[in-house]
Order: sequence, then C-alpha cells, then structure tokens
Amino acid sequence: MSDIVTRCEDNPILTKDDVPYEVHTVHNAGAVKHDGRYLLLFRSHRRNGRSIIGLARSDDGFDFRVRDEPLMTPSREGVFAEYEEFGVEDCRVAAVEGSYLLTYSAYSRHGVRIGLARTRDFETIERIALISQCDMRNVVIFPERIDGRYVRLDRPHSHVGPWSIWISYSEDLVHWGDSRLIVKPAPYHWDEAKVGPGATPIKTPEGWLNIYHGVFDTMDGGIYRLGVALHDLADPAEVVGVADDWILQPTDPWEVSGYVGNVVFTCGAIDEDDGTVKIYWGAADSVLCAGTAKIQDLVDNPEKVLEFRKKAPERIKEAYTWESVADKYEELCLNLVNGKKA
Ligand code: BMA
Repeated sequence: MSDIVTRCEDNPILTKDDVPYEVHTVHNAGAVKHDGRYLLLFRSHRRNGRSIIGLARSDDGFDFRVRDEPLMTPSREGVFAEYEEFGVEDCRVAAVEGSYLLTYSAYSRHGVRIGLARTRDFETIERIALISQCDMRNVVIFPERIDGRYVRLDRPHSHVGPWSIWISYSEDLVHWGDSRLIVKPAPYHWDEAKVGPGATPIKTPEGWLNIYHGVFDTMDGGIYRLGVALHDLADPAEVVGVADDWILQPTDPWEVSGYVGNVVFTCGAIDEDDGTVKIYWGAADSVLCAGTAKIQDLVDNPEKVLEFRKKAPERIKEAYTWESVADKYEELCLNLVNGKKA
C-alpha cells in the first residue's frame, strides 16, 4: 500500500541553519497563502528552552526563506506580558474576512493558554485577546463564520479528562462558549492517549477536513502521528467520520530522533486548486518537513482511509468513558475495604 502523504524529497525543508538569528529548533508551523506566496509561521526553541515564532516565505511552497527577525516573541506589554513570559508556541493561521487570525499557545508560570492576534501583512501583528483560561492548547479557528458565529476546535490540556478535541463558538472572537467535546481518543488505537486539532480545517464538498494529531504511549515515550476527521459543513460539531488509520507517522531519521523523538506534528496545511494539499509538520520537534496528499484520498479513499465514514460514529461511541473508569475504581476501593483481593 503506498503512503497517502508523499514526503517532499528535500525534507527537512527548514532547519535552524536556515534561520538568520540564533535558535535551536525549527518546527510546528501554521501555514497560509498570502498575495500568492506561501507563508509558514514556525516555532523555534531558543537556547533557554523557551519558544518564539518566526516567518518564512516561499513562491512554490517548498523552498522557503526565513525573515530576518522573528515574527512574535513574548510580549512585554500589558496582560500579554504576564501570560507569555515562558514563550509563544505552535501558531495556527486562519484567513478570515480579509485579515489573518493567529492563535498560539502562551506559556507562563500560570500554565498554558491561548493568545489571539491579527495581521493583514505579516509585518505588523496586533494582539487582540487571551481567548482561553489555563489550560488550553491547539486552537484552530475555522476560515469562515458558520451560522453567523466564529468557530474553533480546541484541546483542553487536562490530566483529569480525556485529551480530546472540543468545539467552541464566538460572536466577537474574544468571548467563546457553547463548548462541547466532539472527538475522544479511541482505546487501543494509534491515538489512544491524546487527540488534538492540527491544521486549520479545510473546506471540501464532503465536509471540513480536520488533519489532527494523535498520541500513543509506549515504553519508549509517546509517538505523535497525524490522522484525519471530517466534520459536517453546516454543523462542524457533527463529526461525519474519523479515519481508522493514521496518515503520517515518524519514519525518516529526523522524525524518529531529535529534540523530542518520534514526533510528526502539524499546525498547518494549504489546499490547492488542483485538489492536492500541502501538509507541513514539525519533525521530532527539531526541523520542519512538507508533503503532499490528494484531498480526495484524505476524505474518502476506501482503500487507504479505512471505512472513513462507516467507522467513525462507532469509534466515537467506543471511546472509553471516564464514568466507567470511575466505576472500576470505586469497585476496587470497596473490595479493598471489604478485604477482597482485587
Ligand atoms: C505537544 C506540544 C507540541 C509538541 C509535541 C511533541 O504537547 O508541546 O508543541 O510538538 O508535544 O513534543
């Protein structure tokens, strides 16, 4: 079976050696087309272990040149200074109503939350608001309002609940609510430990294509892979399908080992008029890679994306519930109290 994503022959397409200022890594990048050029808003660790966001531009989507200065460093002003103290990470970009919305993880001694910024030209960035409390990561805003409201997928960063994809809505981009969990990790599956939104959703005739990341814990640490889900166009809380198989897993040496080994992690993908999509992923939290796929293959190729539609509702239902875990725990405690062996 051939791979659903064709890796770029020149991978990794960006490394720290391409960056004209001092960084230790180049990875997880939001992606968008602006004025006919491809832009990547990538994350870099500095040598102090904290992250900043840089900008790279390209005419063909593969050969990128990095801007002389970083695009975003932790703010020194107002409320943003307090909440970005430990760095800004994993930026996503959505082209909405004539400007570009950037969502990024803001790290501080208070935890991780989401910042929202806006730009028109990728030179001047205006911070708008911190749009979540702690702890939240991986926020992607849909590129258009749906039923009059802005919509986002997000992922609460919780050690109590399952690490799942949620959906939230807003009238004004600042205040978000009506939040609901819509995709859980599936037990004993490649994404059983965590799922989280990846690239900004792509509109297809069959639904919103959500290229997400999933994690499987092994004795050797977590493996980060990419998968696909499809959401109803008119009501994206309605999950039409989640593919059974992953679409990309760490394989190349720079994906398998690096700052954090066995990681492919996406924050952005760009759909083209010819029915393909360019997917960008951070490899081993160290370098940046690109690949292409046919959108139709991702949406419904039955050979490659196993029972894409049929499997999904079942899969979501099958995901373990925390109530059942709590029941088992209670039973165990009662047995111990009653002197029974577990
Ligand atoms: C996640 C985030 C990502 C990172 C991934 C793998 O939790 O921190 O930025 O790429 O882990 O380390």
